[in-house]
Amino acid sequence: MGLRGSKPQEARVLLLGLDNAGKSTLLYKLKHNARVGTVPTIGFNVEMLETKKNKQNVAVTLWDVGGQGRMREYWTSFHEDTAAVVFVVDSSDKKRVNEARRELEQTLRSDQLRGRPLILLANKQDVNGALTATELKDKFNLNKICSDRDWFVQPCSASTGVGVEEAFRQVVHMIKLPSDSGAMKDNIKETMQYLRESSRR
Ligand SMILES: Nc1nc2c(ncn2[C@@H]2O[C@H](COP(=O)(O)OP(=O)(O)OP(=O)(O)O)[C@@H](O)[C@H]2O)c(=O)[nH]1
Ligand SMILES: [Mg+2]
Repeated sequence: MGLRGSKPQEARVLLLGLDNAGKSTLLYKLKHNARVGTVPTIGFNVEMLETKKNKQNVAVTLWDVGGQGRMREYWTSFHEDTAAVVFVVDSSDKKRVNEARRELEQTLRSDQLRGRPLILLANKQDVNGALTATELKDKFNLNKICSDRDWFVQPCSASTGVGVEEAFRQVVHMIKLPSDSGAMKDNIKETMQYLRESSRR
């Protein structure tokens, strides 16, 4: 008797956030469970992780895009087909929280990301005095800016690895695969909401 393999479902996850937030550190911690010395990303890094969701194999591609000012204008070119946005924040950098919030708000306005779940990573929790997940949730006003999508805030430290696996599990839990029952219904709901809003403008 032969063996039958089923093609894994694919999900594309976008890692965004200001420069120095810890996106690349997180990517390599997840991929290799290693603390890798990073340099600021010019362009992007991409890695694939295999996992399971509802007993199905899922190939998650993680796109880590550089967060320096001049890189941010390219973020939109990565929006298409994104299943979830992971926005990484340096919780110890209080001076740049507002800048990070503005970039997140701008990102969430994208039509291509409509209804996609947001996972906000309160990174660098190992640093003394870092803002907590609750403080970041309030500073980012997530209840308001994410009224039309699912969201979750995960505290973590990409360099020590604390909270990193939990973050990935949460991402997988929140993404909708084309085969998920209800995904089609949700797409229709989102489209109807969009049409309603456009007709009001
Ligand atoms: N203490 C601490 N340092 C971290 C953590 N995560 C990342 N770093 C450090 O923060 C710096 C920036 O990390 P990167 O992963 O390169 O940041 P990035 O978000 O990819 O930055 P860009 O590529 O410029 O967008 C590095 O020195 C990391 O070692 C963390 O959880 N705790
Ligand atoms: Mg980087």
